Amino acid sequence: MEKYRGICRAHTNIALIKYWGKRDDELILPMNSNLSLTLDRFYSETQIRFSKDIVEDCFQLDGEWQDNSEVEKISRFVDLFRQLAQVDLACEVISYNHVPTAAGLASSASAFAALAGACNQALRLDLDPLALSRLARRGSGSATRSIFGGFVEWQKGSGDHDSQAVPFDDANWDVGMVVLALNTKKKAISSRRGMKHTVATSPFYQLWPQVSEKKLLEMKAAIKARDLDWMGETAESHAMLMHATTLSADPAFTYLEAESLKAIEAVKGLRQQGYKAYFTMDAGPNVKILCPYSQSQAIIDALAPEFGADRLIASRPGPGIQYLEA
Ligand code: 2P0
Repeated sequence: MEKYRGICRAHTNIALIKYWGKRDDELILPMNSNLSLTLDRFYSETQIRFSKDIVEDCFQLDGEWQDNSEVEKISRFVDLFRQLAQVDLACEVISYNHVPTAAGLASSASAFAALAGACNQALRLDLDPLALSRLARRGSGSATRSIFGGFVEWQKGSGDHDSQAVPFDDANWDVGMVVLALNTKKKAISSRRGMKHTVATSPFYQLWPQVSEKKLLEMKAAIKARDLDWMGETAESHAMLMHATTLSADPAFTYLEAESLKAIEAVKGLRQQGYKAYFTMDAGPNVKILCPYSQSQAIIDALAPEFGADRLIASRPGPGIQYLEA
């Protein structure tokens, strides 16, 4: 292996108990502990190379060189690793998102987790996964969780040293998700801006940390019991609590679109037909359906006439980060 080179793959994740709001913007410390499922179908692959032959940091994403503002985000993140390794070399980052455009999933979780892994390998830091999770957090909150596979809890911790993800359950049972991509355009209000505005202005937000901790306990009990109905009811409730905080912000805003509401009704309709199908939604209009993986194709078939088969993608649980070069 060339010196100072690393390649890593990380999968995206979908929260069942949401991260919504920071108590420290710089360190990205969350207001509440949260929990997600890593997905097999969607991932980022990132390679990094440090060399004295590289004049300045550069970053290519999906075959396109990125502009200064994108490079700056990467540089700031890589600086954390350069400091640890006491290395002062410029880097070249080349990354591919293996997320079908039609999926409309944000990629910052898998992107920063993969970059953290690539830096760890390239600079021979030998960081353990918990330490890596804490560093991934500094790039994007949701990246904290993408270091691990299966069901993952991001413990809010008391500070930088212990706000990290831990594996909760390997999800090696009949569970999965169907992503229903309703609108794949870049969102008008980023999650970073949306959560900040919500924390600052929603009078309901003060209830969020406490209610979320209670829902998290329920979710963990439901996962341990492998009780998909209980998990699904808890996930739906917590997703709607999050969306209620944006609707009560001032000025109010919402990520829900008309088709999102139709999809929610369709998911409830599936349950009446006997499927174990439950929705969750993030900072965008797309709907993710928690279900037994064995039912995912039947769920896609049932929703395809209304929403289109090309907008429905099923995934099994996915693994944690993978180093792609020895
Ligand atoms: C989550 N989201 O738990 C929540 C639910 C969106 C809604 O994590 O500012 O891109 O980079 O820490 O991680 C998306 O927020 O935000 C997110 P930053 P991030 O998945």
